Amino acid sequence: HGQENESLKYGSQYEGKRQDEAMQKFRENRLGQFIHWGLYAIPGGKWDGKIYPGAAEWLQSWADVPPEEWSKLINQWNPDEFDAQEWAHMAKEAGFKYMTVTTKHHEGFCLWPSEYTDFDVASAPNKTDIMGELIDAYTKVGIDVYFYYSILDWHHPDWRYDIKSEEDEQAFERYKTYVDNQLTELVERYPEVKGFWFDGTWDKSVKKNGKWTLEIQQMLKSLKPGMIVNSRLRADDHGSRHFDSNDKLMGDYESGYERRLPSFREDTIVTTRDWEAVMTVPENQWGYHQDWSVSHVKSTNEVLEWITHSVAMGGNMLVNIGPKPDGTIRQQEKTLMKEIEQWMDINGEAIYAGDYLGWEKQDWGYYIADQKTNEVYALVFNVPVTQKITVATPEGISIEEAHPLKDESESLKISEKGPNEVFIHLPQPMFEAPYVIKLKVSGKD
Ligand code: FHN
Repeated sequence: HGQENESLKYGSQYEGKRQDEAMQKFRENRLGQFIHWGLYAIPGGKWDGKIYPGAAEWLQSWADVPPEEWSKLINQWNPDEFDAQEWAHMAKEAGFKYMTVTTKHHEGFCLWPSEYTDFDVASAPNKTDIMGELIDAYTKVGIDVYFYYSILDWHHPDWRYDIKSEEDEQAFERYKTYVDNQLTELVERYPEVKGFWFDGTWDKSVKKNGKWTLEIQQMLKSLKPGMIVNSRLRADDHGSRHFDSNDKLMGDYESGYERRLPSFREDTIVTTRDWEAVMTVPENQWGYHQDWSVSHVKSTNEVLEWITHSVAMGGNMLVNIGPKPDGTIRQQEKTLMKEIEQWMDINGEAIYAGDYLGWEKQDWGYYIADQKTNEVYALVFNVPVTQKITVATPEGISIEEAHPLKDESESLKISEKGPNEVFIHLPQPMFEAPYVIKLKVSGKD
């Protein structure tokens, strides 16, 4: 691309970060819960007696199950133990400020009673309106709810991967109407919804319909002012995704970081925009998989590091759970949430409304700046054998005091290391969890 911006009809709609209240809330939430739930929870990664190590919500594809056969799982949809209030309570305790849940994943099954299909909870043995119960329960405890919606649909006969013929064109037009209707239905049925998280938008059919992706975004915002839509929905005039052909972000925040995080060395550009990363607890399982021994399962401290890394670069993090077919949450995930809760109870103030600080990154961990209070936190993950961490400050800024969040009445010793560089002395013994220090800084802003 040259210097001149090309004029695009369906590219980015505004520059810079949205500053309205809804977006500020999103930005301050920082920590969210992702929920992947659907029929795929029933086989849980196992088909015809064989365990597939790939993502459980993709089993239909790994095991080559024809949609007609996969759809029969609807007869086994029986989440009799589902208790939305219990889920919401757990999420609240763990410190999640928002939650994003699959209304419909690639398999096409709808977790709300939809007027536009029979492949929904209303046609299953257990007819509970999952979306309705979740949005009520979570909203009641003060957690914002966002809807995940897969554009890719393995069930709908009119879905196309590409548009190659007149017939494809007509089918896809019908599919677009189906999606528009369902999205309108979701907002009208559940007006509390704060935003949409689109997925399954990478195929040529969608890339050739950049105009439609913009229309969806506009439609949602006109249905509900303040609505927040992720960049993954969008394609521009030439099929460029997330970022338009002029390299401008489309959608309200960047949603490209999935099971990976931006690097402090190469990707600090992310700190200039809103973004959100999403992570799985096992290597790559979003939906319920009955055998987690298929891959590494992250420890709580690893999950906390993912969260911290995101916030330290000015982003949000969604930590995923994949509930069981009966509606309960697996023990490992419950334990994880409990342990996140214990850490957040003490250290949450460093996470909420946290932001990029811009000081030189140190190997011991991460700095987080508070968007509102101007506080600075040092989150220690790697303890040096010297039991001291280096804090190098920009010119004119000095560290006056250091207090562990665990007990702010305690002070940690600070000693000079060199010009604009101090040591903060860590207490013995070693920590079991990431150790957070609040720094009293002078000269900043
Ligand atoms: O294919 C999906 C996958 O199953 C999961 O939903 C993730 C969540 O970000 N998104 C897609 C892969 O990028």
